[in-house]
Amino acid sequence: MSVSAASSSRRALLGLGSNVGDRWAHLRGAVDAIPDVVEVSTVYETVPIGGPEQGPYLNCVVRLETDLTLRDLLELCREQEVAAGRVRRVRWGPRTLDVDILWVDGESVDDEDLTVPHPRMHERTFVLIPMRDVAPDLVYEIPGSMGGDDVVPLGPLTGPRGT
Ligand code: A4P
Ligand code: MG
Repeated sequence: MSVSAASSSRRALLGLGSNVGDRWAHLRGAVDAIPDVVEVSTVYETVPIGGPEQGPYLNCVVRLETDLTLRDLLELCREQEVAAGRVRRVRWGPRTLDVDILWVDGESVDDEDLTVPHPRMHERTFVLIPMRDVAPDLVYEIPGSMGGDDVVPLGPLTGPRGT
């Protein structure tokens, strides 16, 4: 990828999800390959929202301190999805790996192919609950219950459950 530096390093949050194949390996492979990661949330097993009937997801959120631009980050997200062998068939359908840019401090964009902050993150407990782990200042409120059975913490990405 071509890398152009933003003016200075700042916080960026990426949301990762997987519900096909070796879900732990897909998350771990992406987190290992993404540069500038400084913190990874707990991994949660989550009930699928939207789309066709499909299996449960693993979701987590990673915090970067990075000078990569929004465009660089989008390319990075796509590269990780390709590396995990993702095939796009249906919107909100099952996927080996989804990587979304959720938030970048002080920056916003609303282009056809890139919207930051992510437009649906405030509605989704599978995003907000892991996001609260790594950026509690950004999560004022979790809609509905505190997650209940829909978002279940499993453990860290590495360690007993993640190895
Ligand atoms: N795009 C625009 N903005 C962004 C951004 N901030 N970050 C564009 C990343 N990509 C962004 O995405 C389609 C296009 O969105 C990309 O080509 C990019 O240019 P996609 O990943 O192919 O499609 P998608 O993920 O099926 O659609 P969408 O609307 O992004 O889905 P969401 O809202 O991300 O939801 N349930 C659970 N439990 N856990 C999940 O992780 N994920 C989804 C997908 C649905 N239900 C889920 C989960
Ligand atoms: Mg996506």
